[in-house]
Amino acid sequence: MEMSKAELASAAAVTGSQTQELMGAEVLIKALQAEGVKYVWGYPGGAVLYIYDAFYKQDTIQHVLVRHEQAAVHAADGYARATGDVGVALVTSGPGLTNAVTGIATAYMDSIPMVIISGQVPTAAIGLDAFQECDTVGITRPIVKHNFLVKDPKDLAVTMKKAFHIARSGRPGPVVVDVPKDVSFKKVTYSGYPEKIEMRSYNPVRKGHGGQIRKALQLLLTAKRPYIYTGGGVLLGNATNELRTLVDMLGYPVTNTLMGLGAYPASDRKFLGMLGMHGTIEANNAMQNCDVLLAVGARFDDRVIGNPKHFAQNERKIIHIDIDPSSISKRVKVDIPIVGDVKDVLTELISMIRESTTRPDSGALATWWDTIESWRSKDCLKYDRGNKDVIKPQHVIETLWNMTKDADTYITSDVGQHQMWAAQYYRFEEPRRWINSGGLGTMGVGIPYAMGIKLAKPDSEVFCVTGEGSVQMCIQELSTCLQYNTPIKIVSLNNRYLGMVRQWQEIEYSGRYSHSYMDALPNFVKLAEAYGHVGMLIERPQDVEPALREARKLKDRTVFMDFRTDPTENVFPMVQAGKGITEMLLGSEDL
Ligand SMILES: Cc1cc2nc3c(=O)[nH]c(=O)nc-3n(C[C@H](O)[C@H](O)[C@H](O)COP(=O)(O)OP(=O)(O)OC[C@H]3O[C@@H](n4cnc5c(N)ncnc54)[C@H](O)[C@@H]3O)c2cc1C
Ligand SMILES: Cc1ncc(C[n+]2csc(CCOP(=O)(O)OP(=O)(O)O)c2C)c(N)n1
Ligand SMILES: [Mg+2]
Repeated sequence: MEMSKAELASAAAVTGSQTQELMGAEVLIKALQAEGVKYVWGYPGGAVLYIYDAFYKQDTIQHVLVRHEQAAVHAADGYARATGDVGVALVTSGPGLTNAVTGIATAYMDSIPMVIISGQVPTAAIGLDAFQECDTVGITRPIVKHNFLVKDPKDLAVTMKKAFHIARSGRPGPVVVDVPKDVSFKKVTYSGYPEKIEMRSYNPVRKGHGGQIRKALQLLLTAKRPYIYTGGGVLLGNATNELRTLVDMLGYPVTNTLMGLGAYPASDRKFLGMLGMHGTIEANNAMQNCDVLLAVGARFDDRVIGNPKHFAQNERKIIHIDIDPSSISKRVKVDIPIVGDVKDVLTELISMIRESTTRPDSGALATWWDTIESWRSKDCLKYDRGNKDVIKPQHVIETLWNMTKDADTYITSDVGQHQMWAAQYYRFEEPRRWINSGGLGTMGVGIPYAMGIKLAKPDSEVFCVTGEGSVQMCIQELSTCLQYNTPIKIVSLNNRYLGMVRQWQEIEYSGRYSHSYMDALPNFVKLAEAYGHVGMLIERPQDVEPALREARKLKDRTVFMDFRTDPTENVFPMVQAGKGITEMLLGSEDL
């Protein structure tokens, strides 16, 4: 039975007398309960056995036994992305932790709030090449927002409080708490979980500077060719309503990064689609040609601005709202920086607009929209829709979107061409529905993300769009899906290639396809069946829709759909390495 956050917190309270003698491991459980944690994804081993013993003795938190530690972190990360809560994973020392590293780095690059608890060898053995010892703090330092090695069980409760606070506040990120075996074993006097935490050296700013916001407003209202460029920060800061209000008030064009899809509804005319390396013509041209750019929770990634010299060729004024001062003027020079939480800053900006008597220049705006519509009319996402011989990957995604757009749906993806097609052709209307790895670009996240989400959202439909390469990187989790009854639908766009690599080799390496062909693929239908699930092979375009329909009907089953797609298809538009964002290849005729 699922417990509410209040019930979980009361389980963490001290019962009877004012204090209790508890083992470190029990304090850890109390901390998780107090933080309202419902699920922990993990894998046991020697250094965490006291913690597992403490899990055994409680029934408020569900532990999910994965098949590989990488997947534990990905599943908790997917859960965090979909719900906004802190995702929690538990791994043992040494190989448990090193297996988790890819998951931690993935969460770090996309600023996802997580707490990863790792076991460590006993304090007295640290540094002695003990069995399954590794320098967890050292290994994870560059890929965490913060990490802790707890040396005294007395510090456990306060350290956990800090870990959750750091993970979810400011620019979110993963925090590792390394717990030596003796610390989880020793008894300590527990007098309750701290209610508040003060950290002298860590005080993220929430409220933006009023003067800066006013300057931004003036610039925005005098713009002739304004553009709103938004990213993952809008989702992380739960500010989609504020963004929608702002865009409606101003009537300005808006784009999302790969990480921001769903922050603004894709069906609205003011939305120009995703921008960047595989962005639309209208989104990229507007980025290059605008005169005032409002960047909201987006970090001017190299996949977004292309060649920085080319980007700088056009003059534009840039306003940048970001909670992390180190994101500002990191890659491009910003004219009006506003450090603060996107929700707070947008709320203030909106109320200033309401009070202001100045209105956007409607004449200039109409001309700007005409230009944008002429770009949009090129219909850069068109493809061979009527092909009856071979399944076009875009067709699978479009069909999926058509069938599920009014349903309660989550789409996870792996990394490669299929990821880009999902981003381009599945039109996201709502935040936190598109779950993928952008910054690290980690193949293998798709299934664990989906199973993490399905656990939290059992009534939603969860699809994992993947490729035959990526899916094999965490395919063992099909077993976890069966054990925990998390029925997901896997849409594998099987082109028999590491397609994104093949595409680069075709375009940048004169067609020298070095090790990008996947030979000896397994029979995915049989593989799915061997794991206790349903497998389907789909080879003809006319079977795409019926297959998806049938899979959706099998509500309680995990279904692996092996779509044999066109092996030669490429993702367009594409900005090649070193090119400017308006120098796009639009199709194979440009090659
Ligand atoms: C194969 C592949 C192709 C790709 N192609 C593209 C592409 O064509 N286009 C594209 O856009 N991306 C693409 N990417 C993704 C790209 O690598 C980056 O991950 C992405 O562009 C970064 O998105 P973002 O700027 O929204 O930043 P995020 O990584 O989402 O960063 C969020 C920003 O918001 C800030 N922030 C966080 N919380 C708050 C808050 N509460 N208030 C204010 N600010 C906050 C953070 O400090 C940070 O600066 C691709 C990735 C892969 C793997
Ligand atoms: C862990 C990892 N290793 C290597 C890469 C480099 N890489 C990016 S896309 C890609 C190919 C993915 O192939 P597949 O999953 O079949 O997807 P497709 O591009 O064919 O749709 C590779 C190897 C990566 N992103 N992640
Ligand atoms: Mg492939």
